[in-house]
Amino acid sequence: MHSRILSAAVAGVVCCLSASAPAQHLAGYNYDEAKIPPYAMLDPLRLNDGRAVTTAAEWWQQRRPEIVRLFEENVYGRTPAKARIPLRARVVEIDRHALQGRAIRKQIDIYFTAKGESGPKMRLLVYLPLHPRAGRGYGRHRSAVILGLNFGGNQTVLDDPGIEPTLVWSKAKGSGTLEHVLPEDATRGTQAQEWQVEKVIGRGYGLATAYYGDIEPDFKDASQYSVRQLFLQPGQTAVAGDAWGAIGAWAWGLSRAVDYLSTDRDVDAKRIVATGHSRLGKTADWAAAQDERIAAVLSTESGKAGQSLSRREMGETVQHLEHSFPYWFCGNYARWAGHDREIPADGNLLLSLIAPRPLYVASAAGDEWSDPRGEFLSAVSASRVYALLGKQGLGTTTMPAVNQSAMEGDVAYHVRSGVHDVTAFDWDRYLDFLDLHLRESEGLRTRVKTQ
Ligand code: GTR
Repeated sequence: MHSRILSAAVAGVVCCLSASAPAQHLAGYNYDEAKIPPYAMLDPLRLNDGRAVTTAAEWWQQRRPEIVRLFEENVYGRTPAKARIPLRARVVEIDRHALQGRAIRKQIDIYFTAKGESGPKMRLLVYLPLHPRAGRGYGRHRSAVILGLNFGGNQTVLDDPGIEPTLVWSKAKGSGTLEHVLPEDATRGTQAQEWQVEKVIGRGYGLATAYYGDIEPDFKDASQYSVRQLFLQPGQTAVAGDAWGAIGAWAWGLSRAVDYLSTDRDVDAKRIVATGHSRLGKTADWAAAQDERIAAVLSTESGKAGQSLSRREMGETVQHLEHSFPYWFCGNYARWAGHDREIPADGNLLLSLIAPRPLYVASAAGDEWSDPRGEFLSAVSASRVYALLGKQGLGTTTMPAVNQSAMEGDVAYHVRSGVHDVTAFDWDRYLDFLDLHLRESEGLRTRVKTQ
């Protein structure tokens, strides 16, 4: 039973503010293009030993595994082999008339151990559009689904009384003790702008989300509550060497959601799309890098240690990340603090691991902390891998004007006006991009019921 009701401010808002409004002009960091020291970008198509990669076979057999390993060793850590667990899930609720009859809502518990209900678990919330059937009302349909973790609990993504609130992690006032508490009802829908559930459903896509704290609380010294504890070797400490950090754990959680979604008869398992904002954008990128069942990625301002370039020394640094969020990364990541220009695994290599799948990289002009130009340059560089694999990457090396999208190829990019956030503008572009790339195979694409 829940020990107490938490105030709205603590449960949803503080948690989400910390994620959506980082200081964008912290003193002591570089925001001036002219002050970037000379740097060399890593080459996604050159093996560690210097040989060029010129064939798709060399990419798949040599360079790609090498890059995955570089990220495991230097940034996110290695997902333990023991963490490959069988799917154990229970659908705890289905409403086939959700959103005024336009969607099916499902809530599913995904268990992390054989203990099932009494062990650690993640609650997945899924909305699936109902599609019109000629003369027969609205019916079931295998939908493409956009999957992402949320910051504040499932109840924050939409003001829908049918969503069972997620217990959230928070620091108790005064004692600073970490608590797992039921959020107040007022947190319902507080992240609706960032999730745009109705828009997604209206365009014919499903949406699936889970609270990232179900996998690991986003706090220093909280690893005892992480799924990482379940897979430790005897004597191993979670943060040493190349042992995985919280981003690795959250990415693992996304894959557990893919395990479930792949079995759901209302979902098209070939069209599961990962998304995420900021630290959860880094998470979506890393999940897709490791899990090729993810068919496409929509990555919003995943920034440094995500889609941006640490080597460019613009905005956030490794030192800042390592100081503020050491638990997101493997222990070895600390080596690169103060040595950003030497990091052997950078954003352009991360994005190249998503090739040849459709990838949308989104920046915000006011989010200089993430370095929008660095995010764009990463997308340009990763596009070379798309070309090697017979796809068209970004198709331009000129950064589009603010609020314009480059969307001709399998890699898309925009920098919108505004700050670090996910907005309706981002979602409109994302859905246009998915319409171009994830059309339904059976040619059944129809408009979905609107109010
Ligand atoms: C910042 C962090 C960024 C980004 C952001 C977020 O404080 O330094 O790399 O991940 O948090 O997740 O909102």
